[in-house]
Amino acid sequence: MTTSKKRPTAKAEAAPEKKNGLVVIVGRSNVGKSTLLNALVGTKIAITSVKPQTTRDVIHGVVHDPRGQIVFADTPGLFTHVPDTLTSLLNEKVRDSLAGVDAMLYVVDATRHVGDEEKAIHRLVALARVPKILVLNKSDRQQPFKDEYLVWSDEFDRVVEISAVDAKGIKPLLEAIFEILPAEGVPLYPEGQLTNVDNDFWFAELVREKIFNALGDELPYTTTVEIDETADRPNGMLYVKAIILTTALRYKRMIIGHKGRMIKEIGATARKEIEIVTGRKVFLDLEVRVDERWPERFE
Ligand SMILES: Nc1nc2c(ncn2[C@@H]2O[C@H](COP(=O)(O)OP(=O)(O)OP(=O)(O)O)[C@@H](O)[C@H]2O)c(=O)[nH]1
Ligand SMILES: [Mg+2]
Repeated sequence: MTTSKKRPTAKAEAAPEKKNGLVVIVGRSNVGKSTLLNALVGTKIAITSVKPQTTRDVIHGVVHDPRGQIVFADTPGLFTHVPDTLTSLLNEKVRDSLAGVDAMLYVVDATRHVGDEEKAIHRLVALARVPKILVLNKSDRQQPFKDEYLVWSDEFDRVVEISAVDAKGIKPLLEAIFEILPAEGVPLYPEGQLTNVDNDFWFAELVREKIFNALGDELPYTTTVEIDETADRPNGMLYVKAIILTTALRYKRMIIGHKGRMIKEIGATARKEIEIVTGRKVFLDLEVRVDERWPERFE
C-alpha cells in the first residue's frame, strides 16, 4: 500500500504579505470618529464629547497587528456653514490630512438626516482616489435614516456597520481595512508606539475634555487649553500648570463657577486621569484667562 504524504501547498508556505498604511477617518462633527479611533487602538488616544468640534488636531492612533501596521488619522469634524476662524482652520487641517493617505473611513451617523453639510462632506469624500469604506456608526441606536446613506454604497469598497461606543463591529472593520489596503507600504511607527501625541498635548486635551463635559453647548467652542509648565517636584509629584483661554469674561465666570466649584470639578476629574496616564501623583494648577484672539493664533 502506498501512502501519499500531504505536501503543504505553495500558498501555505509563503508568509502572508504584511500591509502597512495610513488610513484617514473623516466625517461630520459628532458622528463618533474619535470614539472609533479609541475603539480601534483599544485605548484612549483622543478625547470625545457630545459637543461639536471636540477634535481640533489630526491625531494618529496606531494598530499593530500580525497582518501589518495601520496608522489611523482622526480628524476634526468638517463644518460647512460656520465661517469663523477656528472652523476654517479645522477644515484646512482635514483637507491637509487627506494628502498621502492609503485608504479612507467615511464615518456617518444614521440617527440623523443627511442634510446639506453631510452632502458637502460626501462630495469631498467622492473626490478622494483611494480605497474607501462607508462606516455606519451608532448601530446600538435606532437608525431611521440609514437608507439616505446607503444610496452611496456603490461608491465604496465596503460598507460596515459598527457601534464605536460598544466596540461592536471593530474586528470586521479591521478585516475590511486589511482587505482593501494596497500591499505596499512600510510601518510608519516603531513597534509598540500607539500615537503621535506627546504628554503636554494630552494633558491639555484631557482638561479640555473635562470642560466640554462639565459645561453647556456654547462655551466649549470658545475655549482652549495650553500647558504652561510641567515640573518634577522633590516629593515625586508632577506639577502641571494649565491655562484655560476663553474669549469673554462671562465665559471665564462660567468656567470658574459659583465659589469656584466648576473649576474645582474640572481640575479634580482631569487630575485623576492625568495620574492614571502618568502613574504619578499630580498637582494640576489651572488658571482661566480671557483672550478673545486665541482662535487667530490657533495652528
Ligand atoms: N450611541 C452611540 N454614541 C456614540 C457612538 N460613537 C460615538 N458616540 C457618541 O457620540 C458623541 C461624539 O463622539 P466623538 O467621538 O467625540 O465624535 P467626533 O466625530 O470625533 O466629533 P468631533 O471631534 O467633534 O468631530 C459622543 O458623545 C460619543 O459618546 C456609538 O457607537 N453609539
Ligand atoms: Mg473627534
